[in-house]
Amino acid sequence: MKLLKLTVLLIFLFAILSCGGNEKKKEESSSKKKIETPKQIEPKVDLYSDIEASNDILLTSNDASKYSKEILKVEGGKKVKITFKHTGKMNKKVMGHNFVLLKKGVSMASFGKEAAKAVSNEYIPENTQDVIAHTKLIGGGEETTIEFDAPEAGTYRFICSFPGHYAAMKGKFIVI
Ligand SMILES: [Cu+2]
Repeated sequence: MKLLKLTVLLIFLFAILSCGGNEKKKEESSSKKKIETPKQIEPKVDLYSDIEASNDILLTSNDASKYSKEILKVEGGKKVKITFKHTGKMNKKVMGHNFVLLKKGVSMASFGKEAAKAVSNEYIPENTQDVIAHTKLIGGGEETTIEFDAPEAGTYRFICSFPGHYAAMKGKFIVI
């Protein structure tokens, strides 16, 4: 009888151990799936090839806190001219917009939080090292133009630094 009990116990232990092994395998296969996810996003990047590069850009914004374009593509080694319009009617104190091109690696969220404090400087932190170029802050019906040298090839971010706007007013600035 003792031998039988021991055998049952051994079978039981073996069952537990082999179950554990299966769970590990399951974990491995699910982590493999996670790694494959970025590949599925790639076609979205390819869509940008439909957008033609232009170094003379018209970008508009409105009372609904929206930019007219969220992907801008320019050629490197040349000047970039951005004409920025606010097609809305609201005053810049309540619905001000700007165009701020951030250096690579600058977090939109942390810059946005810092910028919100720079009330007296149109929401551009004084002496900031995070900005490549920016327009002034404009309100409804206003328009402004800036010119700057295109930065080196790569993908940059642009935002409106008016408090709370960067969540909706943001885009990619691609230099080819
Ligand atoms: Cu804005």
